[in-house]
Amino acid sequence: MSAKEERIKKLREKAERHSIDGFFIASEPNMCYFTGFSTLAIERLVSSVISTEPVEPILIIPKLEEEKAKRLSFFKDIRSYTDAEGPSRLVSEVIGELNLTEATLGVEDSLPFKFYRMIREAAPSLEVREASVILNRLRSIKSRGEIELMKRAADIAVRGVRAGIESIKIGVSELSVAFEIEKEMIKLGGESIPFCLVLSGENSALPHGSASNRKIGRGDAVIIDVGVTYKGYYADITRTVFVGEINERQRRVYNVVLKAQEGAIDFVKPWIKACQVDRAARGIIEEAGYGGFFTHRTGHGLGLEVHEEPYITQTNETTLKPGMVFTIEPGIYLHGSFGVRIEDDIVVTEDGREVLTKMPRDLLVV
Ligand SMILES: [Mn+2]
Repeated sequence: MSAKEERIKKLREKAERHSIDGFFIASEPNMCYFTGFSTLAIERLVSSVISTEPVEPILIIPKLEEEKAKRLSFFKDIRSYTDAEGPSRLVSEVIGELNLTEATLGVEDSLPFKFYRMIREAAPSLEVREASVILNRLRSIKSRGEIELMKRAADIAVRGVRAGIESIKIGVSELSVAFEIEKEMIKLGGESIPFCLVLSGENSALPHGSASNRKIGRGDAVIIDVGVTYKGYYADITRTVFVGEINERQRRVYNVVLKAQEGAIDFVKPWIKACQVDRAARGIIEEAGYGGFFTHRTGHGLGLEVHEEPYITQTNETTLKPGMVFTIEPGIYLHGSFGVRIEDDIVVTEDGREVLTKMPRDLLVV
């Protein structure tokens, strides 16, 4: 059985346990994972309908995507609609053919309302149920092949950050450092770069600020946070460096974040809960008196999406299992002054964890 057939088989098994008779999948990451095909859909419907019965699942796509879908999808039954007619006739035809008109259909929480309405109109007695949890849980356990791709992505991200750090000089702008990072990552086969943050001085105190024309100065903290994909899979890494000199407060804050991050990484192993990993990091930051300045969760799952299950929060009771991949990225942000964040990507192994983003975290003054 191929990896792809395995995914559909597991999906059907899960569906049975949740009394779901079929799925209507329309999000890009789930299309990619379960059908092998995904595309830039924008407002057009790109979807698949998968019955839990052992019948061939069906792809519903715009006409212009037909050739690409034939090449990429491992679904054999591909139906296309033209822009002139729209997808509603096909949606109703497919739901009927797969015997789902009176069934319970699982959909994603991200399903656009217009497509939800289309399904309702196609089969008014159909029960539509939100089933993202089922799809997300399946995706959260990565296969060996997926982890290999994520290692490649991680390596590209590490080398990008390294190129960025090498380009930091007093008087250079944040954007030009970001450009060096992106250039390096694209050269190495990075495909999509959804964000490349270079935040210096006061900007580093904004967890999700954006790179600007601000010139980097002596004594600045510089946070570099990049996301990049390889064959659809994400890496996400953050390093914080200091420019020219470092003061005592910066050194102290850096060391607290480092201790929190490494403490949480060492804590990761199968069968502990996501919230315990958050606690491991947060506890160290609170103890040092900076609890109020760590304003976000400790991390997030990573895969075909840059934020996915499992989220490493104070309240997530999800049990960690081998094959789960997530970030550990505590930070401390002192508004008006500076911030520090250190982030790595971690995979849970049979007996512990492996760090995918292999890059030193020692305090660095450039
Ligand atoms: Mn992140």
